[in-house]
Amino acid sequence: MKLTKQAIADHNQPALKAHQKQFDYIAEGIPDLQAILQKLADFQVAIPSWALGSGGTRFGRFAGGGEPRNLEEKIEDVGLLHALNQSSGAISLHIPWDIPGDANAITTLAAMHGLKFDAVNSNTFQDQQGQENSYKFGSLQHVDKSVRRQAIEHNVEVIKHGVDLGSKALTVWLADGSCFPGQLNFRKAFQRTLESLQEIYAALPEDWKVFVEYKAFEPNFYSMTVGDWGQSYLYANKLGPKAYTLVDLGHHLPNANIEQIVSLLMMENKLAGFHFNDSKYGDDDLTVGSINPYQLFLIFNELVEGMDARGMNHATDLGWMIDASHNVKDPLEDLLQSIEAIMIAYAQALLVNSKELKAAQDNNDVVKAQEILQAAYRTDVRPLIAEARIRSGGALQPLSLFRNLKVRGELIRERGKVTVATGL
Ligand code: AFD
Ligand code: MN
Ligand code: MN
Repeated sequence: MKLTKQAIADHNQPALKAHQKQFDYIAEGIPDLQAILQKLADFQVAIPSWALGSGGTRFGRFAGGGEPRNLEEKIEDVGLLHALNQSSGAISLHIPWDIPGDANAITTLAAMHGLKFDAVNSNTFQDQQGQENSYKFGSLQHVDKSVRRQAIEHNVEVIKHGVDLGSKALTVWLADGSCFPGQLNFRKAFQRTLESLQEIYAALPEDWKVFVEYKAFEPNFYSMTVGDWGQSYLYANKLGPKAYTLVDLGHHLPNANIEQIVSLLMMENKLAGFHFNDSKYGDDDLTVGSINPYQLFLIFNELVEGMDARGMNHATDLGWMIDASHNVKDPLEDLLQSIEAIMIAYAQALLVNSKELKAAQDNNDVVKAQEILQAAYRTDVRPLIAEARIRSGGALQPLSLFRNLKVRGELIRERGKVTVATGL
């Protein structure tokens, strides 16, 4: 299914007047309005190929119907999202779930939808059919050299697929760790992992980066070999300038101060970027902004402050991606909500009066500092985002249009009720 420009225009037309009123109201008080609208229009968030179908838990999985059956259909789905919101202009592939049969044809198809290929992801957390060695006791950390070799070669292979597609980064998320005390020598596991990563690093093309993602627990419950930002930073630092730490919001222990982590990683020029999601307990992979939107705003506030302090390009210098799973919602609707939540947090952060905040900090005016942050956070920035979106050719209300056009029903008709997308 493809969304026509006409369908979007027809949807926008009747609501434009009301939008204009709301937009004028908020626009009046913003001095650098045009620059902010441009930043919002430029900001693109990559969609992970594994988030386009229904997720599940270890207890069960409830398919929603019309899920993409192959890579082409995954690209089509992200194309739909991008047509609606003009903010989802990239897809992130997971190998071997998404090995492109014909890389040229796939890049052409993606370009037709206005999509680029974001970081490619390796998978050494599952055993694939016919695989020689098992990852049951880890991959890059494994005590057996032949298992490590297999995992290294897989990552090198993933880089090759990425090169064919025009990706510029490899994301390594390791399930490696241990489930019980005594199972693993922490230091040796770290060193073996580092050596394996060094081999992968050596295979990176000149203009590539490697993102080392950390996670506090699961699937290993006693220790994770890349368990927190400190460990990821250690690897990234030892590997070299092309290695960075990737922050997945759900991969922290409860109440972690993620915004502080982000600030310090940026200070060290070691922040790769994000996997956005939200959580109540841990790696819940819920819709971005559905549980704690204030935290998301505080993170964006640090991001904007840190990127501006370093003269970075907000849209392109860090990797922005969603990493969520949808158990009860339509995946595409959920992703539209996630993108909207990200744009809201970003826009609010752009509204923070940084000069006044700095003055308040320098004067130890704690009350004023909070007032400044919350003034931005409590601004309804939705008309700003909508304005940036329609200027780029997107829908005024992406979710409503998705529903009005009965997109899911159409996808079910095209693909069938019982389709299963590859992924978790
Ligand atoms: C994991 C990690 C990581 C990984 C993904 C696989 O967040 O990003 O690639 O899920 O589906 O929890
Ligand atoms: Mn992740
Ligand atoms: Mn995760």
